[in-house]
Amino acid sequence: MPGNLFHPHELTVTGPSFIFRSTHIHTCIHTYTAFSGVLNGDFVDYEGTETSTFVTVPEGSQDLTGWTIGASVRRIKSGDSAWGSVSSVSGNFFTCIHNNRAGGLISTVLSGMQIGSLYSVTWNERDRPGYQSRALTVKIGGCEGVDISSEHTVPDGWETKQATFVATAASTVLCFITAGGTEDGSIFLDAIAAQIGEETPRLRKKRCPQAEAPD
Ligand SMILES: [Ca+2]
Repeated sequence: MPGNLFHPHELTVTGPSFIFRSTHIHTCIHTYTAFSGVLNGDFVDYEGTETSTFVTVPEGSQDLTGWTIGASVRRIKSGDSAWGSVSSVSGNFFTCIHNNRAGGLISTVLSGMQIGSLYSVTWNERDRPGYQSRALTVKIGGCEGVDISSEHTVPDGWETKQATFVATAASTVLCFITAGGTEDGSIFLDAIAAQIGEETPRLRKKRCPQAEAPD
């Protein structure tokens, strides 16, 4: 009957034909799930109680909406003189992986992805004025996952960066991580976003048809 993915005729098929149909059904399920993007990628939303121009978000805190905190992080108001009078890129705040020499991370969940489709992540990065610079790595699949931007030293002023990946799961953890340094220093991050990219020609062949008549 129309709309029934498990049409009785299909269930009787064995061998390679059945394997093809199973893969096809799986792809179609994810076509209709909305991509989450990055929640609070401009760091404007804050659920804590501190009200100063910069606040400490400790490891394990849920105060920075949408983000998981590893090691010490600061949420800093644009132009705060205590942090080099750096202006934010978007909204009125940016975030800082601080923790001086020990390094740290922030991570968030991307969900609603279509397996096999291309996604891009954009972000803005820089160091803290007057302090040792830091190397940043961006990963998917968790903070011990796969590099989408290999370890690199962040610049002295804001730069917009982009990386792409092909989804291998409907959801994944996007992680920004630094190993720290030998002197005090920080990484500033802002305007983090993720978008659905264009599919490659090879993957485009697997897209679901508009309607599929039963055999
Ligand atoms: Ca911001």
